[in-house]
Amino acid sequence: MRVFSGIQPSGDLHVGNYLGAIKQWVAAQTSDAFYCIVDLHALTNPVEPEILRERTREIAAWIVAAGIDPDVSTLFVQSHVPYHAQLAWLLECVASYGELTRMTQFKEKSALQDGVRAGLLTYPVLMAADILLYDTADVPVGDDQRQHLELARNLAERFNNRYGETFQVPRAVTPASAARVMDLQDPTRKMSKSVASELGTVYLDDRADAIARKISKAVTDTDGAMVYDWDRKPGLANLLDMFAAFEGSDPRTVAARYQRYGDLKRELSELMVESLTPIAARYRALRENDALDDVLARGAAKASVVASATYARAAQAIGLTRGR
Ligand code: AQP
Repeated sequence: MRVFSGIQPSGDLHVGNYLGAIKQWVAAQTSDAFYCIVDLHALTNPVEPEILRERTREIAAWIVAAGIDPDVSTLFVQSHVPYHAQLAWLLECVASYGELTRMTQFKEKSALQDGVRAGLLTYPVLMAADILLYDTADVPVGDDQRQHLELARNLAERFNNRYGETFQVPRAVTPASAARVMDLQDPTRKMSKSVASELGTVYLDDRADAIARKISKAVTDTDGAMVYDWDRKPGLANLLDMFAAFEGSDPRTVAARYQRYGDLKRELSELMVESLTPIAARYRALRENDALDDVLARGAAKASVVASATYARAAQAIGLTRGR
């Protein structure tokens, strides 16, 4: 079963990225899995060139540290495989302006920016190209990506109907718990790498004392009832979801074990520290040597074999001539 997923080098990784995406990637790891650091997507927001390069390497190290074995799965950087941008153009000529302006993330992000980049409008099409290039069946992602996945499915079906069977139609796979980890200080907003919320975000690189402080200050409610209820008690539900995801259980089972918020928070911090500390240690070791550049070069070469074949199929179907 072909699996593809990506992550933007747009900031420091947090537990939302880990539970929503990377932990699932590790579980779905086979020789048929393609994992991508989508650096072209990060250009939709202002970023210094050196910072983008540095973050790309950091994210690669985190992914390997979390358990992706690049000798098993294919790990690569999006811009190293030019077919992503090429296929995106073909798909932009299949997507409509109206459907892109209706994307929730575009509406939310463009409302907060001056001089909105055209790439912010079109990047869901680039994401569709990322996925469709690999004949992907399953895309393990957090819940925030559902709408973009729906667009990828629609574009694949539209292209197939218009130009003949070309693309596999993919589906999103989200985790049972913690598919959308919320900001600890504002549980109505998702935890995000590009929005600064120091106390509301647990970074994978946080030390034990920082994790304990952030969890102990997490916003909950005042009635003290240990009930898993996203509508009435989103702060508590967020903590229970994270607990269940780290532990591999169910949020209601976790709720049944505790009477007091303080005890839940203390044990959740311990569980997080226990899970994240070995990953952070491996990350630091990986950052000390340069082996990852070779790993990424091998990944791009493997990815290009699949991507070039799919691109050639799409180019042929849409009516482009083949250069000699
Ligand atoms: N809060 C989250 N909970 C669960 N999953 C999440 N993901 C992201 N945030 C959460 C999943 O992580 C993968 C990578 O997504 P991304 O690179 O878009 O991450 P981000 O943290 O959302 O990054 P940004 O730059 O800050 O993006 P925006 O501006 O969209 O918030 C995806 O599988 C995503 O679902």
